[in-house]
Amino acid sequence: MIALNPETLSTLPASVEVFPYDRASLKAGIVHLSVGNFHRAHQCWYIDRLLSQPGNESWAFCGVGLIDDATERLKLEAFPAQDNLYTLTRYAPDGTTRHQVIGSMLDYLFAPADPQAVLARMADPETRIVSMTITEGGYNQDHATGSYRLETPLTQRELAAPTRPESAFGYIVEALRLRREAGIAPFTVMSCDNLRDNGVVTQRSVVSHARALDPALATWIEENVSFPSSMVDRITPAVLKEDADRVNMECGVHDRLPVISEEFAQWVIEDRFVNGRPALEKVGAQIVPDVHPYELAKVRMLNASHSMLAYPGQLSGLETVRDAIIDPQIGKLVERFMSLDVIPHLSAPQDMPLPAYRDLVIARFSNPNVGDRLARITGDGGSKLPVFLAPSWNKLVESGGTLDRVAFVLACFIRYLGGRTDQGTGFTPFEPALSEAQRKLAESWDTVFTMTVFESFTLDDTHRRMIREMAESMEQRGTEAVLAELLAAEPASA
Ligand code: CS2
Repeated sequence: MIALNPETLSTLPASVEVFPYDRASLKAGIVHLSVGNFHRAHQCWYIDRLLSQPGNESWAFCGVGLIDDATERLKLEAFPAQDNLYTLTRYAPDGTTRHQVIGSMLDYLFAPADPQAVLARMADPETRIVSMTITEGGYNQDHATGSYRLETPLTQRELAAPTRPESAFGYIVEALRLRREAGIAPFTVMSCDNLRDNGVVTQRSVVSHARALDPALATWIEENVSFPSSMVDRITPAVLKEDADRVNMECGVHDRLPVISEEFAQWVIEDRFVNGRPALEKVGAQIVPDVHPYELAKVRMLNASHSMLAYPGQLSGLETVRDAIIDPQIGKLVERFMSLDVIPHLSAPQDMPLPAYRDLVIARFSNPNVGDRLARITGDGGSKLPVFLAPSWNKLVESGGTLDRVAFVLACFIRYLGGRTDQGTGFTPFEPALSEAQRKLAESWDTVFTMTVFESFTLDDTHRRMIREMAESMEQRGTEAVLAELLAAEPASA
């Protein structure tokens, strides 16, 4: 197998596509905070294709790692060894596989080791956009009020020492302060996370952080910086060692951290950039005046359906999203959820009829090769459920709709926190947003609904009882049996 680095690029197997551009002629006009696999499969792939068209040389990425953990340490070794090159393998539903090398991440900086280098890069006039994928939980929002939480230990540390930031917001505010002080035009701040109104949420976080430090800076940011909302979509599974070994074998290139994704990709962006933007419409992104309907459809249909299938799936002992969607009962649950619980309450984007979108989502989940594990989807439910499921639940409560399906999945979520499948196999729920104290609350029916994850769900005593009874039934009879009963009790046509 050929090791991946700039010297070996011209010797790779012909089946591996390599970008045509000269990386030495590029500039990193975008600093991206938090370089996960999704960013490498999505935004870097779009930009890679744009850089392949002449005239777009100033829009490459400089990636920034914010958190010092084991995963980031792997990147810290792998990225420089490959000069930030990597392979992306895309699997289409019809079985077609495509391998390519992506070259659009020019540099990578590890913030905990050298925050000043990151700030210098962000304050450099060459940087015109700061984008980010920091996950739903990264926005530091109070679920109940939507406001930015100034009281968390991390934010408190940053406010006490603003020139040594740690979070995306600390970095953005300090970099904007430096630019303002030096008379350099600000950058656009572009969230690429699955949040409703991600631009608005980002603006609120940045401005709140700035206001706590310097109200004049906060006002300047409000007046001079833009925060376009966007909808991003491409299913990107976690890559375990066995997956990496497999794709490396398939393409004949040895990449230390290869990326895998589905073939489908969508990027819908609001056209509000204060310091120029890449012509992403040339490579299939949709630049629109209002992203709102696209975001709502994606988060409430695709992301929510992921959660709807993942909790019952994992409890039933299934492993992948495909295993769950082809399970006749779970598949039916997901289809009915979208058709009956979500679509009636959403207005469709002009070019995205919702029933067709539902069918596309189901087809994407059924992809036989992507291998997206349920554990990736169930993880961080503490941050995801308020975003993905609470709005639909609340609409159903308001409109007197059928609550069973979502209640069933909330019951599954509570059982998942117990870390045991129906077969008795133990697993460790990955819940970074739930503190030790929050997890304790999950251990008793008297306290479970006081967990922060439920704050944005409208829950009265009847709802709580309904969820509890479902969870207790599952405990006795298993997840599939309770689901079978639920589906039988409903009209067959979805
Ligand atoms: C998933 C998303 O994390 C999740 O629960 O729903 O990561 C999903 O795969 C992406 O948003 C697809 O664009």
